[in-house]
Amino acid sequence: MNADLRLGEEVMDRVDELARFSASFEGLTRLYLSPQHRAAVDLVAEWMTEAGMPASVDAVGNVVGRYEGQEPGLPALLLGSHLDSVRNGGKYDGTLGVLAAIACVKRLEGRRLPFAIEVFGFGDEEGVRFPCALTGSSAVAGTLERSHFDVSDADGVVLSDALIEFGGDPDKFESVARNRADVLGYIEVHIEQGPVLENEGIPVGVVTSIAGASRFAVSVTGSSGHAGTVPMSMREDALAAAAEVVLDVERRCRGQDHLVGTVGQMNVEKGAPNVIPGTAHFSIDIRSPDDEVRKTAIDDIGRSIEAIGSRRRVRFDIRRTYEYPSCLCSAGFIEHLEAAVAHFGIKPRQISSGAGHDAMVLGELTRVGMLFVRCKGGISHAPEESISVQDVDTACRVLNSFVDALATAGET
Ligand code: HGY
Ligand code: MN
Ligand code: MN
Repeated sequence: MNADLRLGEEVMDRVDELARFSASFEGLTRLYLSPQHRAAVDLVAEWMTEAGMPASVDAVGNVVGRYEGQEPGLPALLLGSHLDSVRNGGKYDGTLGVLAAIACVKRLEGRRLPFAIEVFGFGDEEGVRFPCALTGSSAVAGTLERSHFDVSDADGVVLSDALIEFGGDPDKFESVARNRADVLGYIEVHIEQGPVLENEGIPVGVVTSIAGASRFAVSVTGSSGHAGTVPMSMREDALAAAAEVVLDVERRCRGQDHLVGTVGQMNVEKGAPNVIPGTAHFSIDIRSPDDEVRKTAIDDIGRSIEAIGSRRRVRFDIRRTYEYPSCLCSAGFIEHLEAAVAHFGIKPRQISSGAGHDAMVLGELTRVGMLFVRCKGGISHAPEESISVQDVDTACRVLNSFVDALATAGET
């Protein structure tokens, strides 16, 4: 591998610079349309401009740079990833892909290709602040409805108001959508967020597919009451009902391969040690590479929730907050990415993604490809998320080689 790690070093330095924009000291917390997101967008826009791309922030809060091809207005290869994070997450998830894309344009040093390149720092892949997700990439893919912006965060801030305050415009979200004819494809560099590459001693992997996912916000309404006086047989305990659902999601998903289910958020309204919980809220996240497996599991869990509700005399309100079908990466892009990996003497390794990505949304607009980067212990969505400068350098070189091969092949 290259002794010269300058590409990787600059990207890693910039990850650290961006990691300063966090609402938490432990790990990275950079939520959509937050002050930390704004600071990151402004710095990334500077780096895009310095790399030769006029940069702007679009109506939904994505930061976008465009590098023209051999003549103005050519179809563009889209590159990038997201700048938002989960709470107390890692600093590479998303950010790595944005910075690798900028580095890919910067090293061209004015050399023009037979296509343009557009680099995106998407604003809301994680969907942690508002009960929705993938806002930025969905707007680019043209799959959003105006009602998407009517949701509120836990503090009651409406997404459309937060977007206006950020400098965006929810009434102009359609202006962000790209036409299929103007786009060559989308490539995203991203940490693997799993242990496969590390276990096999491989620095990068070529993604073949991205698991489909369904996410729900669930409210349980029972009856609150005095913890000391209401007999157990007369209780309509919202939290106990929620807990039964949590274990049911785990049981159902444990019972089948290629299926995962998670309840990652839960809270009790007006909770107190001496009060029977009257209302509880929780999330459900179900994923599978096979859409039928995911949908059958959701139907089964729905029936089980109904039975729990009637037995416990509580009411469940279930709202789907997002759903994306599994996405197959372009066979052509897989081939080109494998050739680029092999070019550096690395045995190409195909890998499927259990995590969701902006690429699965862009897959509704154009052909997509992803390059995974090995991460330590497979850990992600945690402060311990860690990658090496060597692997980042390799990933940048593979991306550059992919883009150059696409230009040589005249694929437009
Ligand atoms: O949830 C996911 O898979 C992604 O990290 N947003
Ligand atoms: Mn993530
Ligand atoms: Mn991510």
